[in-house]
Amino acid sequence: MRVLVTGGAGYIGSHTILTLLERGDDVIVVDNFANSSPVALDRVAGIAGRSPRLHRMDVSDETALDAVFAAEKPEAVIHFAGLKAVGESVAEPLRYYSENLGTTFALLSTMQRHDVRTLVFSSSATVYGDHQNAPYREDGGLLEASNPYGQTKVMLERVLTDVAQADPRWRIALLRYFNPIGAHESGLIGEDPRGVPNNLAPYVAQVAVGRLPEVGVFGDDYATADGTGERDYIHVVDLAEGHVAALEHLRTHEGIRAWNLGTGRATSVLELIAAFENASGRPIPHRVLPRREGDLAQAWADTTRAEQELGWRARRGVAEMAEDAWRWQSGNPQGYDTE
Ligand code: GDU
Repeated sequence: MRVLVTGGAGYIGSHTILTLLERGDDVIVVDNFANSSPVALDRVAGIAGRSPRLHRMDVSDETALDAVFAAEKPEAVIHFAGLKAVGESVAEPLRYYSENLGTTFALLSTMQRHDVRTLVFSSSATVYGDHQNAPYREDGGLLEASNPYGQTKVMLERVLTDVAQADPRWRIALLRYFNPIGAHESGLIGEDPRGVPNNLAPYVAQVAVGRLPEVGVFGDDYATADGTGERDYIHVVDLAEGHVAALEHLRTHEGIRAWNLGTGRATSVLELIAAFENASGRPIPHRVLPRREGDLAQAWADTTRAEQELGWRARRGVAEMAEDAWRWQSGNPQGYDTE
């Protein structure tokens, strides 16, 4: 299949294009490297033995996008590009709404003009907000996220639903990611956040490698087994394979549908730190801090729908996620900047 991937150089994007290249797909990447590195694409090409074709540009540049569609004639699109930092979205809501909605509008209009109506969209478990209890099911009713970043995903799910409703030729997968961590087993590609990481796994990995002094544990008085927050961490390669399963499903199904991509298992902050201690063979200093505003005690997926309809399930456990993340972090202490 000829697949155009926006944000293909990013963390989830790079692992997904690798999976596509390895199964023989023709991959076209559109990326402006706002939060990623071109080195990731070189590494992917090295592993796969073939390269994606790159168009370095903003997805919101509809004229340029039009030219790319005319030249490349993609059959399907996977749309990863977008801003994704929760705290930043609270501080700069306008930027988040304008960027995440604007790029997607430009993409959808261009797809429509070129008769490309197969789309896999990066959504997030954040669409479940804080008024539902884990495990989250896709049919749980009204979606309402608790921050502007999450709201852009809720709104875009709405937009895509209306677009599919208006023209039954669309085939759209809304993939609601839980907490992707880990890295490709080669240790050559992985998560490389700019600045101090917001998320737990890259933070722990950077403490383990000595880039940061200690992990702050955001609260140990939640109503969970050990008092720390519980999340559904999913290996990024399992997540990448979930995208392929969705693309395959869309070959034979019109319309729009949402699927959770998680493992269905919850891991606490302290358990995740312990997994990285095992993987790295190093003690990881950590200290309990107050709760982070807006955090949930628990979030994990009901994975029944993806298992039944996509024939996909996450296969890799937390130990493997920590081992693979550690191979990446220890081999690339400064991320892609080391080159
Ligand atoms: N945590 C810490 N210390 C840290 C960072 C996180 O203790 O330095 C804890 C959090 O309190 C939480 C868990 O670790 O219990 C996971 O936190 P992350 O920030 O890694 O992940 P979240 O589940 O909070 O965030 C995820 C996505 C976001 C957004 C969000 C919606 O990463 O993009 O979708 O869910 O709630």
